Amino acid sequence: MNEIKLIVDSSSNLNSDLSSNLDVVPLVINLGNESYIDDDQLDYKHFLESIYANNEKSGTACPNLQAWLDALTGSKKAIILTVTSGLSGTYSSACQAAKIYEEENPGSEVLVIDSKSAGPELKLLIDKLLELVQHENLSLVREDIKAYQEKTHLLFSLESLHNLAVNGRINSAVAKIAGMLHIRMIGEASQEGTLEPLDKARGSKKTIVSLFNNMKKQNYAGGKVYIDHVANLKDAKNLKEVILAEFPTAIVEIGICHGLCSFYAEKGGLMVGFEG
Ligand code: X90
Repeated sequence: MNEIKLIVDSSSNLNSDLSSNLDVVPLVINLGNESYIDDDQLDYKHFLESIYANNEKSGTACPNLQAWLDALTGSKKAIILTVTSGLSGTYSSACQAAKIYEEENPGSEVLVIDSKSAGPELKLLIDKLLELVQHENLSLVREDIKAYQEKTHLLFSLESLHNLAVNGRINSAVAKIAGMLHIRMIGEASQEGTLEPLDKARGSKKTIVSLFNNMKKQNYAGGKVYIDHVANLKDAKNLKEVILAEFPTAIVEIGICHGLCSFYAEKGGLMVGFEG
């Protein structure tokens, strides 16, 4: 069991794992008058149907201070990894909570890391953090995870930008692409942790080719890949096949987007975190 507690928010599409001392803190999704907490209890099937059916005002909220403090309770050393500060207040609320926790618990130390990303890139960072905390102190972890972050990337393909646009997470130039039927936008998490469009494609096949080409542009050469999807296992599997055809020894794992990423990546969305 790690002595250092790892805490990540639910934008990571991960589940809490007691044996790794990993805790996932949920964001909240509001659809009309309903609030959905993005944790293990979320009835995902019902939630997805509710997103598709929703015509009312919807939005999301970052974890509150108490949620972080609850996750920190009992730990002497902890690391919190958050969704990009470029699109969410989550990082800032985690920093506030860390400060309060350190003040209330003299001798404790909390490192807060801004992933500048979302979804499966956080899975890569958590894998690396799980390795690093075995034999390093927090200041070394800070340096080493920073170096690893330089190598990891997030690409995605989105069939709709509606929820990103109405919630002000993309600028108006990007939002204009939102109206285009049957066109998928291929984009990346920028250095600043914002959504950067790279390409447009019609249909699955061209989308997958574009994703794979963009992976290679970012130096992908057979490293680890996590593909998270929103009700689109077919394209996730096809992308995996395309990757393995060229890099047969690559580790490529497919997972599903949890609530927060499903809300923003929307039906058909693919998120690809990889080592470049
Ligand atoms: O309410 C909040 O504070 C949460 C806001 C989170 C917004 C970002 C979630 C992104 C989910 C969409 C495609 C990937 C874009 C990533 C760019 C860095 C997935």
